[in-house]
Amino acid sequence: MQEQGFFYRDTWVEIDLDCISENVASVKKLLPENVDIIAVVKANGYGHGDLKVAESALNAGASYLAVAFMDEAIALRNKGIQAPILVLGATRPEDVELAVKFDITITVFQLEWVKAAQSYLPPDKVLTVHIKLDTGMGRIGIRTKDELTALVQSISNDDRMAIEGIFTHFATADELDLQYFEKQLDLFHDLLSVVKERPKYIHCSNSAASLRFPSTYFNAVRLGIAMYGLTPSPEIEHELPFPLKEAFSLRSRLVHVKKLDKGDKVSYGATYEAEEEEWIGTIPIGYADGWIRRLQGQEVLVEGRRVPIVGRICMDQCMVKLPHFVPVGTTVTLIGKQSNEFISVNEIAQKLETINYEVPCIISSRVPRLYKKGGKIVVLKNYLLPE
Ligand code: PMH
Repeated sequence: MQEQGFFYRDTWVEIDLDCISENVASVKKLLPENVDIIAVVKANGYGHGDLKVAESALNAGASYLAVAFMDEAIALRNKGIQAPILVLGATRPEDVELAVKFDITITVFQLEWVKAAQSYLPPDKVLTVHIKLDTGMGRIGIRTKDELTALVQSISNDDRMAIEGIFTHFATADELDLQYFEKQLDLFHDLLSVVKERPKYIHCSNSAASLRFPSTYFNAVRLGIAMYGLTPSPEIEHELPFPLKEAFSLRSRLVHVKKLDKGDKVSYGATYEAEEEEWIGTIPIGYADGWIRRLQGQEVLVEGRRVPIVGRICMDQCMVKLPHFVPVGTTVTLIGKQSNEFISVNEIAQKLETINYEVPCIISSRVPRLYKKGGKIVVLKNYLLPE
């Protein structure tokens, strides 16, 4: 049986909370004083862990949190988070009671939704909403002035709902070509012009816009990827106003080390063959952990040196080619720093032909998340690293 407070496998994610705090503090310094930071902690804090990221962001200057779904907001409330939380995605009309109960702000973008939700709203309570405008993302949101006017009217006529914010989302704020971004920003201004009473929060900036375009600040920004220390896109790396500190590391340990003879094979399909006498190590991470088969050939760090993954990646294990005998128990860094070497999240994203956002998100919940503060692993209720 798994005892609470321990995990029993030699693979873990390490999140450096000081990096999260520093990234948030750096953005805070960049923004005028009246601009709030909404820390985007959806998808378990982009795979970093929702609670610890939320706490670090709030301590470093964020004042609001955002998630994708009601479930994620309730999870944060149940873990003791009291800061305001905005659900960015669609919420079902029948769940507005829950939103009121847990004091969760929800996103509204359809007149029919308001009518449907009204039959579920409890009396003498107020549901706080932000209105989402679709200025070109084509995902969710109000697209015309007429629809917006009708929606504002309908919400304002019901004392059980209050409009606290209006927002939109950019599709191309991380690109060098600014034409589409500028079109979206213009449309946002144009749509806002029909809103007579400005709500408390007007927001449209994601990380890329927050780092690049002060004209998008209004009075709040929604900070996601940059908070985790990752660049919104490689194209704008050279434009960053300060260095971002990458918080995510992935580590494992050698659980088996053996000498193969020339011609011996490794893993499913027996596709890898030793060309000479070779030292092969096994690490307990595989595709069920999100370390997917496409990562065959990717390098990992052992004793501060790059060594390749050889043979096919299995569900729970994979093999690496070592330059010489290395003892069982030696730490293997799959993402992060080891001595003077570094494997970045971007390097893994490149190997997978995807974006850096996806990498920490796909490292599955089977891999425990540990937290570092002041260079030391924080001892948490949920996990301790067994010695
Ligand atoms: N606001 C909304 C509505 C979002 O969907 C996201 C990210 C953010 C803010 C934060 O963006 P940033 O991480 O670039 O700062 N959403 C997503 C998404 O849906 N797919 O990738 C990122």
